[in-house]
Amino acid sequence: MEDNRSNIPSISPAAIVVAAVFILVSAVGINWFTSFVPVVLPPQASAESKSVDELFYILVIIGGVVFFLIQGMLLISVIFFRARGDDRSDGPTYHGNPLLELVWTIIPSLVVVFLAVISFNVWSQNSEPKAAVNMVEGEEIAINVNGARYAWTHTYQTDRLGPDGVPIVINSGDTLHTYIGQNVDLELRTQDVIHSYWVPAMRVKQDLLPGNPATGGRPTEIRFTPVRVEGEAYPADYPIVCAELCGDGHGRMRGTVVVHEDESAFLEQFYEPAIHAILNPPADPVLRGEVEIQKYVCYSCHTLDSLDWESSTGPSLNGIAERAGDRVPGQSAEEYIATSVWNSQAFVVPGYTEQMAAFGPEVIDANNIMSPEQLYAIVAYLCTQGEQSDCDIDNASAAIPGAIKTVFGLEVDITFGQGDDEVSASDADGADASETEAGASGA
Ligand code: HEC
Ligand SMILES: [Cu+2]
Repeated sequence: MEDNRSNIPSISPAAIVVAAVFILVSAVGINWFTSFVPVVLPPQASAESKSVDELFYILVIIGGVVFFLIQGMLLISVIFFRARGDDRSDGPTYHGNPLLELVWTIIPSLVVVFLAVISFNVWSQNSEPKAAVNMVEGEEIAINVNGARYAWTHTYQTDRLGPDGVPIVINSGDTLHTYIGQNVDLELRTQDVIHSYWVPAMRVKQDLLPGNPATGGRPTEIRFTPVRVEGEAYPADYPIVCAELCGDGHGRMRGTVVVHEDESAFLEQFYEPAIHAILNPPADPVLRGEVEIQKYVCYSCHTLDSLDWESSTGPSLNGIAERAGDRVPGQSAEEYIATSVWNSQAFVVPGYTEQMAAFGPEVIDANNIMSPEQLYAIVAYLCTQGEQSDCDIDNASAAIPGAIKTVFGLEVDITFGQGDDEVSASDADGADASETEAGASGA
């Protein structure tokens, strides 16, 4: 074989000029590109976000250099080393170049190892367990997040005792309330498929893994500490997004992190009112139902204008009270609505599929547990959704418990929540019985 190494084309001065210009352009280009990063990224709302963003800068710069280098070499080669005229000969043949091979193996390896080390550092720093998490009034409390198609539910296991001696659980639906400086540590569980809890402003993201709900699922944890953002008005809202494609409603699976200015604002604007509302449920079952229905993920499947719900997985609940009486022959409106909530599959609305889970005191999933008293309130509320209600609204305190008794054979304690401002001993016992029952069957 002819040794044509001598045919190495000479590098023209023009190529050198182009290479110089290219290096200049890439330097300017990378600089220009990184200047966009702060504009594209959400505010740095957590203590963790700075190190994540620094890591991101490093990745962008290294990636940018590699990108411009390769594209530039390609461009230079295509222009300056192209075959000219009717030159059909082969280019020079090379048989290995150990130095070059070492260089292009060692440099990328070093870069990869460097990136792995700094990434691992950032990750382990940010996910490290902290002391004093979820501090509220000097005590650590547990905050749980439940992911279900297609909604987030946050629950605070407070250390305040209800009148029944059972610790109060606050359900804040799709909103997580926290305050600047609180070390947030959330336990995440999914009710169905894999979801991913992502709060871009906090630079944290964690998958939720399915597991057996009867044994408490397979919880994962996420940690972050909100910090003050310059120029932000408090309380500040930041979106929570599901980052794992989980079905056709995945895009709707969103929530909000509300960061209060300090612990006292958190207590005043969220925690205390929530506990007060639980200790003093409104006497009117309709008002109670309006509160209760928002503790469940109903909004992820139904449209209901009165509560700003928008979803078409299930039938719209607008005007449900006008249709409820005609759905199933022989069933009163109250009986139908109660059945639809606790045992939806008993009658499937034409045009829809059996997607709705069962709610009731016996269900396995802790988030779906609903006592007969809660069902009573929710039915009372749904009975008011419609101009001409099929329900016997004026007589709700007899008609709805009667319907629940007929369909499920369960007694409803209608004194529940009657002690408006002060919870009297007898009411407390009423609530006690039902809630412990519900809690026990979920455990
Ligand atoms: C996973 C989605 C989903 C969730 C969550 C859900 N539903 Fe449904 N719901 C449906 C679907 C689908 C139907 C229609 C099929 C059927 O009847 O089972 C339905 C039917 C109903 C009906 C009957 C509507 C009619 O027009 O007859 C009522 C009432 C109802 N749901 C109330 C609720 C309440 C209250 C909650 C929360 C406690 C809830 N749903 C949670 C999907 C859901
Ligand atoms: Cu999801």
